[in-house]
Amino acid sequence: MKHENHAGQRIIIASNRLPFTVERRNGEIEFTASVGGVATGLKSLLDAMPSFSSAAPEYVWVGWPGGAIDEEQKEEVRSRARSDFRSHPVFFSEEDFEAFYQGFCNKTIWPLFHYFPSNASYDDTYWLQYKKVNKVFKESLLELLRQDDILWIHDYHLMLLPNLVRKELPKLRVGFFLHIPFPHFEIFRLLPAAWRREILEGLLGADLIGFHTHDYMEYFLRCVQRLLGYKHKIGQLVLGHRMVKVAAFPMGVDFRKFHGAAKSPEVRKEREKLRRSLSDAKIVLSVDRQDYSKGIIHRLQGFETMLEQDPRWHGKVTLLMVVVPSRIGIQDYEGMKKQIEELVGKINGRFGAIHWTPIIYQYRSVPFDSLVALYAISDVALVTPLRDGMNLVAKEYIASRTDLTGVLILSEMAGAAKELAEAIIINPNHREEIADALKTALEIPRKEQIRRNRIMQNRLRRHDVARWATDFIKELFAMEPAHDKFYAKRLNLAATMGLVGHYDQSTHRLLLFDYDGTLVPFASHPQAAKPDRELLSLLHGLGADPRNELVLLSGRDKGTLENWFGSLTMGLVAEHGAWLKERYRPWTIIEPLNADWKTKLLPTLDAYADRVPGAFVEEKEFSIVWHYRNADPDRAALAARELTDDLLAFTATIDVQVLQGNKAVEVRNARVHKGTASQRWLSKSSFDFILAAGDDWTDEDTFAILPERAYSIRVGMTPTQARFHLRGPEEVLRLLKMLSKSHYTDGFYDHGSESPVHQ
Ligand code: GDG
Repeated sequence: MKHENHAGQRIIIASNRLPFTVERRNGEIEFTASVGGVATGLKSLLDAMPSFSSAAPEYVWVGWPGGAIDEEQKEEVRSRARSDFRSHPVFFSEEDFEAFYQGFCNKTIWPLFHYFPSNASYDDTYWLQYKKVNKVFKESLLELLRQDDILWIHDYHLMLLPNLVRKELPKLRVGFFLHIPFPHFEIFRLLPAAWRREILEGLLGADLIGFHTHDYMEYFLRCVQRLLGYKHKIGQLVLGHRMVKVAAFPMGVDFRKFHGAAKSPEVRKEREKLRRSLSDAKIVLSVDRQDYSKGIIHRLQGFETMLEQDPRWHGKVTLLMVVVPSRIGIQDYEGMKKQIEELVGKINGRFGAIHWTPIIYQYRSVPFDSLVALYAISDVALVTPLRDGMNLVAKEYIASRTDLTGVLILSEMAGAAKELAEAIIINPNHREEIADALKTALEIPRKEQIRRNRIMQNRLRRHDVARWATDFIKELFAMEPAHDKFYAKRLNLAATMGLVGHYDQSTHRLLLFDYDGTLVPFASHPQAAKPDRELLSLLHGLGADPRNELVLLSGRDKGTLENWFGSLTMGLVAEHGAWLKERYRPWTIIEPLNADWKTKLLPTLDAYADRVPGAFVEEKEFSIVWHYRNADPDRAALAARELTDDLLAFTATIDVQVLQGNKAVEVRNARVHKGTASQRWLSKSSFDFILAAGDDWTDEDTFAILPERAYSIRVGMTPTQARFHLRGPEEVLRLLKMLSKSHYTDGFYDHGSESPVHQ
């Protein structure tokens, strides 16, 4: 791979917040470290950078430094951010940032992506602000970016940024990682049409898009297919001239840091202090930012149910609940804080005794050593978010258990549950399940605790945060060669001269042409794309040459092909290869085919045609096509995706294929394709010149079976297996004219253009 040496390479990290916050105290500027999953994770990564490769890449972190900063203080912040934190601040007025962060980020995306649609608001001013802030980020990045940098953008605040940057720096390598869940299509589609489209397009500006789990990745890919129509192949999407890779990169924690800290004298001191104040009760720990997605209320209810059901534990177990203030100011959060406090009071009042407080609640952030001490003294960690992209607390708890004891209860709604299967996995919505899990956890034998934690620790040690970041960056580097080899070359002047020269000298030629989109442009109705006299005479000339074997390979029905080309000296292939006609011979079927499935599927296609004005169904002997060229493009494109989806479900168990053609959805027999048909001709003789041209992906089957020396041409600028590209049917016709003349003149070329066939 090409990434082994990053000397001189810069990684630019863009995230909403910098790893520190700037505040003004008594006129002085103070920098304090930020708390939170993204900040914590990225900070560990950057600390680990020197061991990341032999020549560690440079990095710069771009983001908002927090707080309102006066104009005259900006330069000072800029310079300290650069020297002390390798950061580049993006400044906003506090109002702008509030409207962005508390608006679209936290009132639209956060609730929706965490499956709280009823908390989401769809406010145009929020959306406009989100666009504006993403643009400001773009501008700031452009001040800094060089073509050979790698840009790694983080999280839901900056989903439009990849595409904004891509438009300015098309060759820059851009990665994007989403730290929160990506929701199912049914949730994502709740966003207004223009927004959801722009968000997907925004993300697709990246070369590599990473998620914590395979589920999120699949949900994203499905949204891309349903809303934009791009299909993927094992997570790879082809978008015009680019390729985008979508993959899962589960984020780890800085294992060594937590494991090491748990043994440190500072943490030992903290532990002793805590132990003294907590009597002999077993400790159940709960740590989160204050957020409705974390399921704090449900957790308290679960604990309450456990105390209700099992009085044996009264006086013998304490829930230590740390809630870290965050995103204060939003109504939901204020209400939630009150609710938590009331519930804690209620449970303590109901079950507490002079010598025992069931819940010790703390509403503030704790220093790192105290956090690790909490992990280290707790017998059980109760991590029950209702939704969580990953959840690092669960992993940090396991990493801090140096004697391998302790039990983790983990919500199946957290991304971390995919990796920590040895934990007690529960559904956080059900208080009985939480209560049962607590009872089990408190009684798991020590030996079993050690067995489970050993497995989890080994996994977490290997897949730590540095590995997460390294895997992502390596993947981003590795994409480059794929990019290069992906695109066929334009059939330029030199290549055309070579092709025509070779044609002139050869005596046994095979010429394979697709029809629609290759020899003629698409027309509003299939029957309107009739060949004109010029094309017919060209084909006649080429077919009549005894050195040529000319074949037209089409998806059309055999009646139409016969009608239009039956009198010419050429081979014909109808319905993508179901029917063949060698020259001077009658039509034959390629192999016995079954078309019973048509009667089952026709009603579905008809129903979609009824729903979309302008769409219609074409029935052929062994295939059916739903055409939508004349329909309203947005409406029809959406219907085409839904139809494809429905058909895919219907046809899973039968031997037919559903194809997205050019403004058409086609269902046909799976074993029949142009490749099989082309093979018939190819094996007839040994040709000394082979030319094949086609415009859509059904022609890729032909290109795939051709020998390397063949001239394969994909019409339209799409990635292809073909060796060459031409722009459209006009260019193919020019090439045909050159061949049929069998000699060429300088006058034929347009020297201003790269291609000789483009006048
Ligand atoms: C987002 C996603 C995803 C917490 N309290 C204190 C403190 N913390 C640290 C923890 C942990 C981090 O904050 C919290 O991380 P989480 O993963 O649990 O949650 P989010 O903040 O919601 O993070 C989440 C994450 O991004 C990474 O992709 O896992 O799903 O929502 O590291 O240790 N640290 C200190 N004192 C505290 O009181 N020092």
